[in-house]
Amino acid sequence: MSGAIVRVKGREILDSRGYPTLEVDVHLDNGHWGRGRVPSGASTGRHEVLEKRDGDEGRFCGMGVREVIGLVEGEIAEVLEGQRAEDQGSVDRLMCRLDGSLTKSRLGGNGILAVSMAVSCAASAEKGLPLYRYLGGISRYSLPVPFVNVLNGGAHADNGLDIQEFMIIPMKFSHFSEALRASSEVFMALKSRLRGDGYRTNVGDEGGFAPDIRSNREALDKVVQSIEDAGYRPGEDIFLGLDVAASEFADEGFYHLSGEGAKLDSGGMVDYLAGLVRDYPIVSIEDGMSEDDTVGWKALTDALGEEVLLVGDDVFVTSVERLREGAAGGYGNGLLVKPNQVGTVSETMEAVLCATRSGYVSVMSHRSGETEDVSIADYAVGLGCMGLKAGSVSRSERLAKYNRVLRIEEELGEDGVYSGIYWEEMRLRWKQGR
Ligand code: 2PG
Ligand code: MG
Repeated sequence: MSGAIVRVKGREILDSRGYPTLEVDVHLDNGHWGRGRVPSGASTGRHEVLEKRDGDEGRFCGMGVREVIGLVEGEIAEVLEGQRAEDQGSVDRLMCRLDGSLTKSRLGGNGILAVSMAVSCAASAEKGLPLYRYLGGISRYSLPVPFVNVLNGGAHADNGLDIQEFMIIPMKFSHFSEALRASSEVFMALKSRLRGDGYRTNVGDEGGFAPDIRSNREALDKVVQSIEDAGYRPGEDIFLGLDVAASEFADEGFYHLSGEGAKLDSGGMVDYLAGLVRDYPIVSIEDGMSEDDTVGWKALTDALGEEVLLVGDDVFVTSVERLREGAAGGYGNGLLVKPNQVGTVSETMEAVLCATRSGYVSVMSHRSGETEDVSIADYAVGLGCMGLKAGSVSRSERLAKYNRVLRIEEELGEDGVYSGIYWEEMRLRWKQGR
């Protein structure tokens, strides 16, 4: 049997916010099959591929994906029939050509990605290999550093915090499992501290607490204190990361920090972030500047790029073209990798490769609306990403990804190396201008 695709079946399932999304099963002629499920963002970048929705207000407030499923089971299934699942690149190219648009707007980036993910899972099943090993080949693997989002703000919570994500980054540990244990202990300590200070401990979309704190500095203080409460040393073994998601509060050249009562121009925003880096053990800032403020991005990189990981999410949208512009323009030193921003597995892989070649650090990422799919954990290991951002250590759609890495770590034994141990080498590279 050849491993050719014989059947593509789609269905509407619900994501972690209760909105419909796609699940697709791809069956091969030898009985093997694979499944793909697509997540969905809330703070989406303007340059992402299109997430196609039915727009029928009578169902799921217009968020249904029945039309995309029709296209997946119709046009896409037809063109893929007989293609071998192991030819991931050509399968993905066929779908892109069939779509014919730059933003995958005709067939929907969500439909194309669900099929692409299912194809890679079918091929790995056919080879009898776990997905990370199918993608990564025979090598010594690195296990990603978890970027654990313990406090939620911005578009992911109903509080007044402007910054979307306050993450802990347990860098200085020898194993992923130890780093995850530390994250959980800090999370528990943070819960007690918030309670003790009279705050609610409800969680936001990504499982981090969403207390009614308005000041970014107060939020950072709480996280630093909870690291200490849990018996760890902030800035020595556990560091901090932010996803500012600045595009969300940028308007007409200004950054409106409502929680701080401040309206900053681009230079003011750089100074504001530099002040936070000076006062807190922050080693990573994602989307510190908005998606189209490339001048601001360059200024931020000039100011902090030798010391701090400056991760581009909305600005790069996992696109090789946009990342190349960043590398040529000298802005950012990290890439947030979200498969559904670009729409296929092979384009995701290409973006990681381009990042590595350009001296950028890759961080594989979930979306705020997730499913129980764990493929991103396998992608993070298989593609050698330094980090994995999969939310907090609560809500099972987040933990499913971290737990998957625990199993991979166990399976790899001595063939697995925790990425945190390479942090100083990465920094040195930035200092030397890559
Ligand atoms: C982000 C993501 C994931 P969303 O901004 O990095 O945390 O959020 O999926 O809402 O875009
Ligand atoms: Mg982001």
